[in-house]
Amino acid sequence: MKKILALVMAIMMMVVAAGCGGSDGKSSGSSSAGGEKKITMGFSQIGAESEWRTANTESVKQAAKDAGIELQFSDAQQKQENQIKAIRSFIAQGVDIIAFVPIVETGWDTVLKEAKDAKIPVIVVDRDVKVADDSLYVAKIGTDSVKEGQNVFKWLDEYMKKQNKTPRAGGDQFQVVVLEGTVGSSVAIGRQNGFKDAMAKSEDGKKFNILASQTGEFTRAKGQEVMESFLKSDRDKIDVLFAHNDDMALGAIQAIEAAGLQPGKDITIISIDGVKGIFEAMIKGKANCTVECNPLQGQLLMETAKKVLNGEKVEKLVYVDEGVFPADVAEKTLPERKY
Ligand code: GZL
Repeated sequence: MKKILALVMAIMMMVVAAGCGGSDGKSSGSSSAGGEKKITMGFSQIGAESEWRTANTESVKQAAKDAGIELQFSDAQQKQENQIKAIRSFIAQGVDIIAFVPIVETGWDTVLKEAKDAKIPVIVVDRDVKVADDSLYVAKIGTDSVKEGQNVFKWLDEYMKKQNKTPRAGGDQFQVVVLEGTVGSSVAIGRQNGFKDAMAKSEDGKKFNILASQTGEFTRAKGQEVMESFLKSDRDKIDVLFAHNDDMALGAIQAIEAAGLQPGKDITIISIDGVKGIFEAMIKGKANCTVECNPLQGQLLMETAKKVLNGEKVEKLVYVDEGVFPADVAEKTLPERKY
């Protein structure tokens, strides 16, 4: 009898041990068909301020599905404090990895230290963070905003020469107004610095003057509103609009038409992103060029996440490819555009 009891106890101990799951003590997520534990990613997105952002979100969600990664998605409604709250809740949930688009570049050190202490790797997506300790994130996937700004000036300089343009209000300088992106965001800072840097380095730099520069918050509505104010004070002086994204340029086009001017002709318009809406405007002759900023970063993000969790080495900084699309290629290119 004793022997039978001992045997039953031993079998029960083995059954209990087998049912305890992973050794890391984290809440074991649902396992995929192959039996291995499914990766859970916490993703904090800025919001839905532009066509570009919508494409960025769709790219991340689809790539997570394709990669079999469970995505906990949070929309911060343009507020950094909501992103910090979301990251803290991902830590509390014990996700395997965190990815986020930092709406502004500063203010992340504390919450990223909490993620590091919880041994949860973090991937920065799209925009940059400025932190005292770069080990607080394992990789950054995105675009080179300084290069985008430089590309804007280089194209503009060539275009004004090729078109034999002269300043509308006379004198020897083209008057440029700038619609900036979100204040404090790495991309707005990078694009503005890239533009100014290329202008300062160019022999033609002196031919351009930044007459006014103000944030349009990357939205169409605010871009229209700020352009209205630029036109109110300088309607007959403005030669060029540089908008940090296409959505603000599209809003500004409405303001320029309402002021009785021809966008793309009276005022040369160049912006950044490469969304379908600006291609349609270029085909109508209402905009002159867009510098691409590729939002389709989801697949690269999921591949990088899997490598990180497999303990593989990953590049700290990975840029996605991007081009420059002047109006004369818009009609041919539009059908190929994915966002
Ligand atoms: C750029 C991205 C910017 C886009 C805007 O990398 O962060 O934010 O240019 C978007 O359209 O709102």
